[in-house]
Amino acid sequence: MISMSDPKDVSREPGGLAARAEGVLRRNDEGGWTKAAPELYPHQWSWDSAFIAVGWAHLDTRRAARELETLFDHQWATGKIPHIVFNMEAPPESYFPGAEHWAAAAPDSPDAPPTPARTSGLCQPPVHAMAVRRIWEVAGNRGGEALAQARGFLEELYPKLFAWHRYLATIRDPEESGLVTIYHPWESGTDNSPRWNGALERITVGDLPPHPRPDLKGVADPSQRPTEEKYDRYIWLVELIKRARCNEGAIYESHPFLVKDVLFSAILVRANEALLGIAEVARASDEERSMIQGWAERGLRGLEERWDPELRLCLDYDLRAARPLPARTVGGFAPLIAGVGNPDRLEALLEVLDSTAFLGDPELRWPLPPSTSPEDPDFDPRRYWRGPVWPVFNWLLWWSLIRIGEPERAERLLLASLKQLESGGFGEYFEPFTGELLGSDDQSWTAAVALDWLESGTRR
Ligand code: 2M8
Repeated sequence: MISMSDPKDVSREPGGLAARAEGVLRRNDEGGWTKAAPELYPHQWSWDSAFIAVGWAHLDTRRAARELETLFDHQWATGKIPHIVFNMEAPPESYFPGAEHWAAAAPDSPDAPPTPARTSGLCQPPVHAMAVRRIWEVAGNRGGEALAQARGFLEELYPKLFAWHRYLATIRDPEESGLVTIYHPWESGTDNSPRWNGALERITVGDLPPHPRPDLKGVADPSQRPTEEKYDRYIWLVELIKRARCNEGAIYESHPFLVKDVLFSAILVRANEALLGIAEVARASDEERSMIQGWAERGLRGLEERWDPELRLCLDYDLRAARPLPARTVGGFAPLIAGVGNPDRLEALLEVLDSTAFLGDPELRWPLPPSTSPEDPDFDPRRYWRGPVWPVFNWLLWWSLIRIGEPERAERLLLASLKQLESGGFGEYFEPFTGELLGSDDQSWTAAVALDWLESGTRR
């Protein structure tokens, strides 16, 4: 029995959690797309948009579909979905690096979309097919016009999703390892994680003009954001990608940050599973379906290769240095996120998840995984991706726990997550021991996953 009133019950009251979550999405709604956060992130981010669409699905499936349509309107010729679609109305000084910074690279690239100056040249984890599948499920429960519209949406978006996944399985994996190569920590979505320490340390930053840090104004305390030294590296990597005019062959030849990201790759496995369901609705060819199946299987094999028997976690791999990148972070649970078939692997991962390194730490405010383990030397409970709890990661974990046949664990995660949001608000991230809201308040994807949890809870 839960000590406070069940958040699922309070959600239906006016002013309850669901109503507040809806308020966040509506306030951040720009009509057709949603700002990731009111001040700190005034643009459309790729994987945020996917989570946000999951939230919108419970309010309006058509609006949810629109969120992804606007993002996919900016797909590159290669199939890449850009990590940011810039809001041209946002003041240029509100985010760095903004549209004008990327513009020097993108219009030169033959692969860029017709509105090149509006996107970054990077990408982010492919949660999109999972979001589309959620929209389809919710519309299925509603039936009638919602279902008919959703069918049309799936048919329209399927070829774009297929091209996106093909891009990741080919251009981002020329080795056919099953693992996606990233060119920048921003592509991982877990930007400031110690996962990237080893690869970033090798990089020598060249001549750079001084760059602004508007992100520091968007938080209560700069210690919640990456250090200056990290930012110099981020901006230097952007500079190198711009100099290569976003040409992936050239990047692969010479870029100093070339890393196989296990969490990104695991999300791609899950997204391929979702894409297979979408392919069925869209009546895709058998050939395409077997390609998708093949990518998923290759992804699982690739993750198996990156298992570290000592840490009992999966590790990212630095292609340039030809060595794994040891760190105890939530990224290590990649095989669990992907749904790896090996029962020994799953058992080991669940043990690590329950251990004092993650959920079993007796000091935790809620039994929710810190993004970096408190037992990792680089743990920092307040700094972005170095220790705080991230609701969106918990949503991914919850989704996977259900699919690997661990419903009780999934339920515990859901309830603890809702309690965290009920008491802490819709933060970007949370201090694991106190539950204090950190980063941005009213973060859209946090509100979106709350809505999904609340709806899933009330449906059971
Ligand atoms: C954070 O990343 C951006 C750069 O993409 C930033 O710090 O400026 C990350 O948490 C990323 O995963 C997220 O998509 C983005 C917007 O919420 O913020």
